[in-house]
Amino acid sequence: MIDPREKPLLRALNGNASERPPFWYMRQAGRYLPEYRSLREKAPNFLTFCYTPELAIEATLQPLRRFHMDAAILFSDILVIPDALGQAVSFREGEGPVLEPIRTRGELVRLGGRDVLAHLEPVLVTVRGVRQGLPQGVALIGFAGAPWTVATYMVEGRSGADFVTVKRWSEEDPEGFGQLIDLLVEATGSYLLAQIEAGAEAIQLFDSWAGVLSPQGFERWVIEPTSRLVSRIKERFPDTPVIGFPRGAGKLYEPYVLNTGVDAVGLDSDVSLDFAVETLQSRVAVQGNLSPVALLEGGKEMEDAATHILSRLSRGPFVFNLGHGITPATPPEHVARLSELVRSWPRL
Ligand code: 1CP
Repeated sequence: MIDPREKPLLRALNGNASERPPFWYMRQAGRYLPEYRSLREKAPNFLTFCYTPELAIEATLQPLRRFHMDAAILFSDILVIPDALGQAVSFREGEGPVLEPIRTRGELVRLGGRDVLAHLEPVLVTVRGVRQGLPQGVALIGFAGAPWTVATYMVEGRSGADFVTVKRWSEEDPEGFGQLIDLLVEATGSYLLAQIEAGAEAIQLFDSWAGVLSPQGFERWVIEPTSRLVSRIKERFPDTPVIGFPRGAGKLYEPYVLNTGVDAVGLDSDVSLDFAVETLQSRVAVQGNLSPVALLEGGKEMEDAATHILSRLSRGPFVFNLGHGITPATPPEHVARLSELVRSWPRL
């Protein structure tokens, strides 16, 4: 047995450069894989799939068998937290998530008073099961949505919304909206600590909609709650690295890295490599940032883009990844080619 801290992913997240950077992909499990699509048919709906450990364990491990990444990411969803808090959540085929929206301070009474961890126990069973089935050297990443991003779904009630409703609530009644954020910090913190106890070795916080906020909103609804979550994790598990992914944050990536306490930052595809090297990687490990569109299209352009990222970022602590999740139409052969390129870096 190698020392678990010697796993390539954990070494990188702890600030070490390596000649061959570790890699994994956001949404590495999911609909672009035929074996996922056939497994998915065994559950009547997506949430039931997430809460069936046998299926979720298998979905977590499927991409590793094909592509041999350095990390597995727990198969679940960021919206299990609103579900556990008692909000009605469903996933409709082709439409994405639909939630019964919460839009005022008064409606917060519909949430809470429940045992979040009891509800999420099947996910924790999945974490334990995956950890047992992992190939040597592969690390298990647990995750949750960051409070702001989860709140956007809870308030808007669906994906693809324009964020007008959630922005209006957060601006017109920051105290009331702050109560929703506090509830999310509390529930998410307990959930992440439980994932680590169950075997997660690193945590990623997905703040997919961080980019829609003003600098003031970003400070209050992204940086502040994230730093509280990171402190809570570090108090109990100082050695478990936390990756923050404030997608779309632009220049605000810098205060995010300075003020949240994350060990690593996920870069979306708009982050320039100069900014990543000079401003971010000098302070934390970086992860990213190949465009999912380049992966979808494949070929020489994908290889050139990946090679460029590898050559710029692999001198410091770096985890190769995409700038956002793999899209459902991506041919698995492109993922295979990319993985081969990263695994044989710097020889190819
Ligand atoms: O039936 C299906 O197969 C539904 C498709 C699907 C899958 C495979 C959804 C619905 N969620 C997931 C799994 C998932 N979601 C994982 C684990 C798998 C892996 O990464 O390999 C993770 C980490 C997530 C995280 C997630 N869910 C995010 C953050 C990352 C991101 O993509 O920005 C978000 C925003 C969600 C919400 C969500 N879940 C599913 C949908 C269609 C959506 C809405 C996305 C949107 O609003 O654009």
